[in-house]
Amino acid sequence: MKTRAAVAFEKAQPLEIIEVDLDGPKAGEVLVEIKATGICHTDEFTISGADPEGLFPAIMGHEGAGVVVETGLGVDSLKPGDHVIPLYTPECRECPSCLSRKTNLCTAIRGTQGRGVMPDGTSRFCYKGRMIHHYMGCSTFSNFTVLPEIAVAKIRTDAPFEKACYIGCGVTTGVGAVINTARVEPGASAIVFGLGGIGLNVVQGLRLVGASKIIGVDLNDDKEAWGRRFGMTHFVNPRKVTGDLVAHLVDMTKAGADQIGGADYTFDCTGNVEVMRTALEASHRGWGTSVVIGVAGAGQEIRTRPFQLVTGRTWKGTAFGGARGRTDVPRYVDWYMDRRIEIDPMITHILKLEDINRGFELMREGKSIRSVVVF
Ligand code: NAD
Ligand code: AHE
Ligand code: ZN
Repeated sequence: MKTRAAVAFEKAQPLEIIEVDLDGPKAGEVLVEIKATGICHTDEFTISGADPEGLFPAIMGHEGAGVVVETGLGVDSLKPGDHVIPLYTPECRECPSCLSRKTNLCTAIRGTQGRGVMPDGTSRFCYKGRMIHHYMGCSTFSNFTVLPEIAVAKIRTDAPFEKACYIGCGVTTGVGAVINTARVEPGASAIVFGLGGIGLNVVQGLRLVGASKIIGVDLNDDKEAWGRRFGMTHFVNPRKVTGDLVAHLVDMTKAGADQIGGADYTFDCTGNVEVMRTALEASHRGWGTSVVIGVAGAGQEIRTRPFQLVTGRTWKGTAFGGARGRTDVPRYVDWYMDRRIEIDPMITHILKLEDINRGFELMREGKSIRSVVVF
């Protein structure tokens, strides 16, 4: 069949909106009509050429929602008409990682996913006879895509696609980082670095669990109002801090008789390795936990004095907020429909596929929280 898609032919170039060929689902796969897809900073990261796993040509996009159109042989958990969210972190429930109950990082198809192909080693997409890579196992910048059954979460049918798609990455990553990865307790203090599409979801996750002090840090002053809208209690623009940023943040979080300071939990939502260091060092001596969410380019490394860890801080990372997609994503959809979490105000722009490059510009200019392409 033919499908309209935004294709990245080369790094750091605008996406081209064209019609490509798409093969139907093989055994264990499903064909999904994507109704809406968000644009995440990770798409920009890969398109820019910074991603060591980046492959071209490829159809990016990993934050979608749609409807199952056709199922391949042996698929029994999904049927045509089901509303679904593609999962870049699948949940096979059989691999050692799934069975460990210690991680959401299913390993069943990670190898082929990283090589831009389906589990059988081939791509379903091509253009003028040339193979086009899948991306993060999802390729939601295509009106139709093929997904492994284990990489699809079935959701309720009354959730609007243009909002539910955000649960495919940003919402689940931010809220999940608080609930699953950091396991923040009521009354805790926290600092969120980067108040974009992920950071604001960390902020609303912190509000959900009852954190008492939620400090947002961003270079863009416009983000102060955004942060406060979702529960942030204090805002810091590092450019306006005279002196050391860590010392400033530690000072803001001083509590208790010893007045040591440092937040119980900190989160990097920027992908900047210097910010990651600041986040670790601004967490509390003895028990502070700092969670790395942002992804950093090839060759980038994090560093700190080992003393920071010797004195009781923990450095952690999270992918997809530690969520097990097929199990947890339908729950996040319920939370949205029950108004326990907010999505609508964060969808700042709705675009047509033809205008997808404008969505990337808005992100680079700091003018959007989430742009969503509706097919
Ligand atoms: P975004 O562009 O919407 O937001 C980034 C925010 O960080 C912006 O508000 C920007 O002003 C701010 N910022 C940039 N540099 C800063 C600095 N030095 N100090 C303070 N603030 C700064 O991006 P996003 O979609 O929210 O994604 C954030 C990061 O999370 C990206 O690196 C993305 O790739 C990553 N990500 C990771 C996961 C995961 O599973 N680990 C999931 C989704 C996104
Ligand atoms: N290809 C990158 C890795 C990027 C990365 O860490 N991706 C996250 C999801 S970001 C979603 O917006 C992830 O799921 N990581 C776990 C995994 O297995 O990739 C690189 O740096 O090589
Ligand atoms: Zn993402």
